[in-house]
Amino acid sequence: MSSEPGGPARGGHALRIAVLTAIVTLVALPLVIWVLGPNMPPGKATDVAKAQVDSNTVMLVLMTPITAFILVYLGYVLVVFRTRDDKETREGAPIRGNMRLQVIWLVVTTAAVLFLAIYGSAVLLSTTGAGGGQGPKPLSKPSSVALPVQVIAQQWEFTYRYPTYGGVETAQLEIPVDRQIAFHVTSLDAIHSFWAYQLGVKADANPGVDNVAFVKPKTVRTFSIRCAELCGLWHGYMFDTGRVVTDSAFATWIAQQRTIFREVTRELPPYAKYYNPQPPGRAG
Ligand SMILES: [Cu+2]
Repeated sequence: MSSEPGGPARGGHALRIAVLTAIVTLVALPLVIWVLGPNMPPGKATDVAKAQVDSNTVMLVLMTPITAFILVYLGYVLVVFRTRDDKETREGAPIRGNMRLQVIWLVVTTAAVLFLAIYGSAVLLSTTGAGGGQGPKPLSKPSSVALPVQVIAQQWEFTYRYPTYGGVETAQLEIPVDRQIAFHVTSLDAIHSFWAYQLGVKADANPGVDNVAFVKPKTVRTFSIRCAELCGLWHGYMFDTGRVVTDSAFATWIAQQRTIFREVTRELPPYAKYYNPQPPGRAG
């Protein structure tokens, strides 16, 4: 064991770094779990949004000791191993072929990745369903019956169709609070993406595809909707504000929409999982 002039033996450095890492981790962990974690995006307005906040917190907790080690190590070498004699600047000994370091690195990173894969799969397959689009046959389904709402994207707006309310198609999105919702996301032209940030929902909107995403809103509130897939000239203009409302407010609103759009609804094609409109300029 060699020793640096004016410092401890090599094992002494490792011990110091380990102790400092442990101290920084112990100080940071409560802050991560109780302060930073609960304030992570996208907030807790829905069941799937809350699950995303929890998952972000778990990943942050897992990252905390690793980040603490990296920062402590960086700080330690900057202070302790900095050469004081600028005439004697030289590179340190390489650590290639250090079996112990390699094994520790492989074990730690493999364990972290495997844990996240198993944890992620378990959360995804729990009873809440998933706010990400799962395609036409979702693997992760909620246990309760869902209210279907079709999201139809086109250049450059979203419209919303309610198959259980006479197939009315509305310009605004309203959903009732504390009800399981099944979004059926599709597109009439280019590829788009339905991103309802505060709901924790983001689902690709592709022509010819019925992309299903589940959500259960917990509070009455507004939420922002944006297209999250570059879809042409006015992509940046493709936004909307949705509303989570009480059951009775929803009943009133949807009845109004059915009255307002009665004539339009008659002209619409019957409700389908997706639509394939004729391209413009072609005979029908
Ligand atoms: Cu778009």
